[in-house]
Amino acid sequence: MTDAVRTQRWKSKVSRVLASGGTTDIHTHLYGPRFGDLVSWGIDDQLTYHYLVAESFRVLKLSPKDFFILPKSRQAELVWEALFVGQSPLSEATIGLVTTLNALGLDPRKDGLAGIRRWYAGQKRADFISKCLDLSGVQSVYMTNSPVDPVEAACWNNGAKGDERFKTALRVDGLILNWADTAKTVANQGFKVGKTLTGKTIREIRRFLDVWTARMNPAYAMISLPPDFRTEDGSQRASLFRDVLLAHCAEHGLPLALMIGVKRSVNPALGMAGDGSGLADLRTLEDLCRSFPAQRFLVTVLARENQHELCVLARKFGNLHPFGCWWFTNIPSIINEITRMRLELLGPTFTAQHSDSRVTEHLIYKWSHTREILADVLASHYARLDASGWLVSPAEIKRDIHALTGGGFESFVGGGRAA
Ligand code: HDL
Ligand code: ZN
Repeated sequence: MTDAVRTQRWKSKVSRVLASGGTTDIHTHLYGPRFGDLVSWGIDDQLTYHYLVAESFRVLKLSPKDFFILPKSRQAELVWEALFVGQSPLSEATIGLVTTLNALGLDPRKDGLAGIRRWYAGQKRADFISKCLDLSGVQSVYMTNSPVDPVEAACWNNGAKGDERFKTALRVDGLILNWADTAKTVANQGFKVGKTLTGKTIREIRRFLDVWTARMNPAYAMISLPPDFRTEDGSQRASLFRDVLLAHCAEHGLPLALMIGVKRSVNPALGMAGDGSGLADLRTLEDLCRSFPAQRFLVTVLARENQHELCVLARKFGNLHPFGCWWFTNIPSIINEITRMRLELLGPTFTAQHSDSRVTEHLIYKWSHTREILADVLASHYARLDASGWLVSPAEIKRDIHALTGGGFESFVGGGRAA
């Protein structure tokens, strides 16, 4: 039997298991039905996704300022014209929209934007969320829950019913990285804090985190970090990271997700589409894993060039769990490279992907594209085992895939909680 035939046979076995779903999506910006208008869905939300907006500015003759003052529906039409009519949708985010529309039973070339909008007019939000979860094979979605977001805080204060499928993650970027801009919001919630980090303010920020941890019951806390983040550089963010965030996680036994390497507002004119990527100094991560062996760190890095070092660090520290192909690395060529590297260095002891979905429908294409690559990577590894006489059983394939698509994460964090 040729290697190609052997690998193809393994690929169909792996694809069948992957298609049976049961995936846990450990980081998204989605919300469950209880969060009302925070739920993003529909064709205009998909077309104005910041990935597509950024790509549109490479074609549009309009300035970002003139674009962003337009109503969302007009912005969506401009993106559609720029990326789907005026040129072929060849980028990952544009092909992704085509994958999604096809999965929903639409034919974008025939229906056109008007036809797609007519179809969406007949959809109901709660049913549509369930449809997207079913089509994507995702059984649990971790949200990004920010206690300093006034709209989200109001949803929690209104105490609407939770949804088992949507789990919580406590996001603390604003609190730790931009305290000067966040202090007022925390004070407005009744905590005795000021912009200066006095002992009293530190204690009150800790109490703020205690209150919101009790309310949200998060599976983990999460923060994104710039490439040059240090924990000992005398900055306000460094002391808040150490004396508030790490202390809070240790007291509550909360795993901490670090997303390292983002350069915020590289081009401020593009708004949310203006963030970039930078090569991170992972010595900070190495020091954290060594100095806090009881702290569990979920880590993803944004620069392609940091991926190998992250794998080597994961070989040194069992309290480091690599996850996902984040943002600018969430493209087939790099997902392939990262996943092979991780399997070769770590075996199935990492979480292969998170979708980072912002619009509910993103679940469909992001997981469909990732499953295609995961099937290729696993099939080639099983084919190599097969060639050496080690035939993995269907149950073992299921076990390995479960570990890579949420099972490993759940045992690392100790099981998510419903919001
Ligand atoms: O900081 C993050 O969680 C990033 O994922 C950003 O939200 C980014 O805008 C994004 O959506 N990436 O996929
Ligand atoms: Zn994100």
